[in-house]
Amino acid sequence: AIQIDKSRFSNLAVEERDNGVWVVTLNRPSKRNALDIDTIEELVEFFSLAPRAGVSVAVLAGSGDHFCAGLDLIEHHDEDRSPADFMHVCLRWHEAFNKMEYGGVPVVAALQGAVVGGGLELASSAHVRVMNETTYFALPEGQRGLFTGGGATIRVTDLVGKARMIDMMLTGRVYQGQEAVDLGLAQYIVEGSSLDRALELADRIAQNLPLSNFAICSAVSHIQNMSALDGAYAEAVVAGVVNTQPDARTRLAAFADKSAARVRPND
Ligand code: 1HE
Repeated sequence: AIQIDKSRFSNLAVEERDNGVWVVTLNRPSKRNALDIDTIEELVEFFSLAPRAGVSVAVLAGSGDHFCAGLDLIEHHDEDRSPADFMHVCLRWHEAFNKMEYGGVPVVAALQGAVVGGGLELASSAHVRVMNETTYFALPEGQRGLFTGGGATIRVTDLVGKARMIDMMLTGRVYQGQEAVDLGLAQYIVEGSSLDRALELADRIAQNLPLSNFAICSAVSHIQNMSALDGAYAEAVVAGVVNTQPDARTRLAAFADKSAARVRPND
């Protein structure tokens, strides 16, 4: 299998835990984990390798009080980029974030503090988002004289709808707390460590068969872009492969002999 060489990462801290769960931490807290080009390249590298390196689940976190302050505005200012230069920067962001969304490795984001601009674009490329009481979401691009370039027009709009997305960009509106969950910006809100909850969820997800997780994350993401007709066809093909995998037989047998857990309502 392909190996992930941890020594190749410096703007990210990457750490392997049990069950193939890896924690990928944005590691520039003094810059509020702003996304410079080197960080984007490290995300491309990690999420390109992860599907073939036995990563069962990736937990994406930020060090310090803030998850991510978005585009590195200082680097962007200093580089004084041409339109073509910045287009290519954005294409690298898309390379990284598409690898996350479509790669087939479940990504659980642990959010705290600012999840803003490109930080929200990054978070919205994860499959599961956990926030806490400090977490807040915003798209400050409008105020900065900028526009989103890392997929927010697609992914944030998917999460909150077009009208809210446009309002966030026009007015700088900030969402936090339960309201952010109700809108779909995160699926979980906890008091205290969002990372602890994200790791619990990752451990649960890692108990599924890898091919099921691959299909859940990759096929659902791809099928969303298809017509209903083609999506139904693709779903049938994926189910043909996944639902007949040899490793599923012991789970089916356990259901048949009544040793498998039943689905019950929450207490
Ligand atoms: C940064 C960045 C950054 C902080 N690029 N260096 N994103 C934004 O418009 C958000 C900009 N940042 C903020 O609003 C605030 O910094 C935070 C709310 C995230 C954090 O506030 P705070 O008070 O904790 O920190 P700070 O004092 O503002 O910043 C601490 C340091 O981080 C400081 O560096 P220092 O060297 O002077 O200590 C800041 O310069 C640095 N820092 N945020 C670079 N974003 C593909 S297009 C995507 C378009 C966008 O993402 S636009 C949205 C950009």
